Amino acid sequence: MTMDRRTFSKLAAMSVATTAAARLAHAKVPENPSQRVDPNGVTWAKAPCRFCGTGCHVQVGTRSGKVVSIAGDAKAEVNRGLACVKGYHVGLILYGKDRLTQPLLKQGDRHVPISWERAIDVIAQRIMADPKSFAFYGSGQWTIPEGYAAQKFMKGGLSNNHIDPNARLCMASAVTGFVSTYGVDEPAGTFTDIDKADVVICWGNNPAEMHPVLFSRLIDRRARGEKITLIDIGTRRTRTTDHAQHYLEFKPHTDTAIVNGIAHLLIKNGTWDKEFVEKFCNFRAPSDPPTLNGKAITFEEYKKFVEPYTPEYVEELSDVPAADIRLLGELFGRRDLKITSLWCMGVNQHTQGTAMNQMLHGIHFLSGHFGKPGDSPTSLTGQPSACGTVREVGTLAHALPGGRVVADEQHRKDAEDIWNVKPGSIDPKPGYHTVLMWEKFSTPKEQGGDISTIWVQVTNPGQTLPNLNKLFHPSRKLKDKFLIVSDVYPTATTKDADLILPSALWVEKNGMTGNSERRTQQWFKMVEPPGQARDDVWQTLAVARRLFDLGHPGMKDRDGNFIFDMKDESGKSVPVWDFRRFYDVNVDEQLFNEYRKFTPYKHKNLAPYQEYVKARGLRWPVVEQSDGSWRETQFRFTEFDDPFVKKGAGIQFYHSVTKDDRAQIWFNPYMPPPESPDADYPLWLCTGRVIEHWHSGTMTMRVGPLRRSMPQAYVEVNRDDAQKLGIRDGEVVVVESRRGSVELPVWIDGRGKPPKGSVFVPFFDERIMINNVTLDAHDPFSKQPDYKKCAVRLRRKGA
Ligand SMILES: Nc1nc2c(c(=O)[nH]1)N[C@H]1C(S)=C(S)[C@@H](COP(=O)(O)OP(=O)(O)OC[C@H]3O[C@@H](n4cnc5c(=O)[nH]c(N)nc54)[C@H](O)[C@@H]3O)O[C@H]1N2
Ligand SMILES: Nc1nc2c(c(=O)[nH]1)N[C@H]1C(S)=C(S)[C@@H](COP(=O)(O)OP(=O)(O)OC[C@H]3O[C@@H](n4cnc5c(=O)[nH]c(N)nc54)[C@H](O)[C@@H]3O)O[C@H]1N2
Ligand code: SF4
Ligand SMILES: [Mo]
Repeated sequence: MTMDRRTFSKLAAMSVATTAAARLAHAKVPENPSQRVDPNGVTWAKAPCRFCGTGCHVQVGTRSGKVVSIAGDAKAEVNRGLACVKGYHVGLILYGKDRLTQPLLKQGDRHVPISWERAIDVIAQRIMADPKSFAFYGSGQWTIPEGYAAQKFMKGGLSNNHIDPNARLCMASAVTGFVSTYGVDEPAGTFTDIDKADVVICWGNNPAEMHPVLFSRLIDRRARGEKITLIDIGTRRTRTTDHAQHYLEFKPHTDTAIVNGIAHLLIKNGTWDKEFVEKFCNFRAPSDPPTLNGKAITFEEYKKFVEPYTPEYVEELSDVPAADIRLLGELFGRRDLKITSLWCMGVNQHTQGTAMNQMLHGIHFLSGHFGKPGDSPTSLTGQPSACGTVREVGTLAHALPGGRVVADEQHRKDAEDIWNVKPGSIDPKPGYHTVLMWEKFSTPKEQGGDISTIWVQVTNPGQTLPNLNKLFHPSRKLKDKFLIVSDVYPTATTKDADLILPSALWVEKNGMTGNSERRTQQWFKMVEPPGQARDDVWQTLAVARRLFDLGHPGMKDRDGNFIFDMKDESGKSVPVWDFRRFYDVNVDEQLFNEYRKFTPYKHKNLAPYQEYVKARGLRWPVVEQSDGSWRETQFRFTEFDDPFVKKGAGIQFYHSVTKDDRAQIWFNPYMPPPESPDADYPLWLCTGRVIEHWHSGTMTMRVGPLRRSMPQAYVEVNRDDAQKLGIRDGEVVVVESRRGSVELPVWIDGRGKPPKGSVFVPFFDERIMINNVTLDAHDPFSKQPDYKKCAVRLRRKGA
């Protein structure tokens, strides 16, 4: 404790007073054992940053019920005291002038304030009237307890699997890649690999802007005299390229050819790791008809498949010089170097996204660059809890918690037992994935559009779904479609929503998230939400309780109790659906400790909630030691670190799809993209992000310093193309595809530099809806759409 006794008593008295006042309208701010008060009366406590999958921790300073200061957290292993420009400004996201503060119901053309009582009732009545046409659209920005509650409510309570998150647009191909390669989801390694690697390869991602602190952690090694080679393989120059020794620019979608080119060279040069492959790997290829697990092939067949991918042929397909393909082949062939691959949306948002993920793991296996610190295929996640909430809690339409799936009878039984719901409650048929859910919502009922109500939490589909003219806008013109949105600010989605629910944001509530390296994090509520804004998890529980009161049978467990019964220390049920009582118990702790029971099955073991209160996150599997302490795991499947690997095995893929402890090395052929430039639409369009803004910009565009440094979207155009079209820098142009168009200013030689024949547009600006232009073609297995390439044309406005 750093504060003296007098300060403590004064603050304690103040906090009692504020809590008592708040109690009238709010649930209370819980006690926080990790907090300290400084001499200026600022209370400091830990929380993970609200934004990206790097998962930095910040110290949050509060005074008089407001967040007043943010500092990097020196105790956090991820960021060691650093934060990026978004992290340092994260406190300001709470204080935009137009926070949503009351429930609003659409009446005619207007949104009118209503009570929470009424809002909860409206949702419950919609569900009671037609339970099967209800869907929940969630998020990788849901906290773990929020996602878990929604998951149990839908699949256990309503027997309805139409729940899917925005992470379908983000991580789904990584999941199918992992599952078909290792038999279990999520990376083997951690960020520690980035500290140890000699060579780091970025496969079409831009960590200098999207995982900035992780990127500095890598680049700062140079300042300490360490030698690291950074190779950037991308479709445009970015800030990441500035730090790379090698930049390999490829034609969009031809990354599959590049990986096959590396495999070709490893085999041809005899530099593949025979021992590793013979001991730990099998080979696989696509089957006909296509299935996620494809078919087994022999090494000889694999060899034949990669045979045609000579450096010259790869150059022909990809435009990457044959010499550069040879460079990659040589690097992978060297056992004295440690190689870590990083990838994110360029690989995942790809109609061969599953294939690309499989192949990146495969190239590391084939070359033996696996299972040693620094030798790792590391798939990065974007959202703060895409891993923790979506992948681990399993909020995808086909999944159940802890790596289970609805289609498996035993998995359903496990979940029904843990939830104590009636046997047979869980529907064996997967629900609609994101693209299909919104397609059904945008289609009239008579034409098969059998989703009539969607509840959206912590995501902004009216801006971020692909091909909005097909997937989102039509629904807003159909009378019987009802859109419910829980958000913190007015957005493109709330604009035409039927019911808007104001939500508590970040440290206005308790939370837990899981970052890219399997690190589960925890924080406590520190300040009150504004007006009547309330926790998302409360909203879900309140609707569930209303359904219970209305007699919905699914809301009762086997003993007749409410499925979200929360007990206090004396064992008495607490009516947490009454918001004034919501923080009488720690709902997060109760939900998390229940969810924990799901996790040992796939060796994703989590520690009890209280362990996360003490730590700056712990990387699963977290296993209890004989002295009662809890130990995290950095390198899965390796004997030296993973507690579940058999002694003497060295490496063991203990969830192998072939049940022989081996991982799969996949061959997949290069295939053309879903749409390519042609005479009418001669340019490639790539879309993505910038460092200052978070996705649809709802939070960061309300933070002055961030908005001012990047005030609006633009189209990056290559100088030669601009000259050819007679377009000047800053001039407003129309970018149009077969699906729609936007108008925006041109930026030549801007931050990112697209090669000739291609343009780039960021999607943070709600005034410039680039997703009216993008297409909804998606990977056949992951159902993740490709936002990274489609065909467009450019013309001067008015021309
Ligand atoms: N500042 C900031 N940081 C963020 C976010 C944010 O909104 N703002 N969002 C977070 C989230 S959720 C995510 S998912 C990540 C995204 O992080 P990234 O994937 O790093 O970023 P994007 O801008 O989406 O991706 C753009 C890149 O896609 C590559 N690309 C285009 N076509 C292809 C192709 O055919 N193959 C391959 N391999 N690459 C291609 C291009 O090289 C381009 O530079 O960022 C996270 N971090
Ligand atoms: N063109 C294009 N489109 C893309 C992509 C791309 O690369 N290109 N990438 C895709 C990817 S990878 C992703 S992850 C998605 C992201 O897409 P979205 O998830 O739709 O984008 P966000 O802006 O993060 O939306 C989060 C919303 O939640 C609100 N919010 C914040 N905190 C809370 C809270 O605690 N409770 C509630 N209820 N609401 C809250 C915010 O105000 C915001 O409106 O975009 C996808 N769309
Ligand atoms: S790198 Fe990501 S998690 Fe870290 S401070 Fe920046 S936005 Fe937050
Ligand atoms: Mo994402």
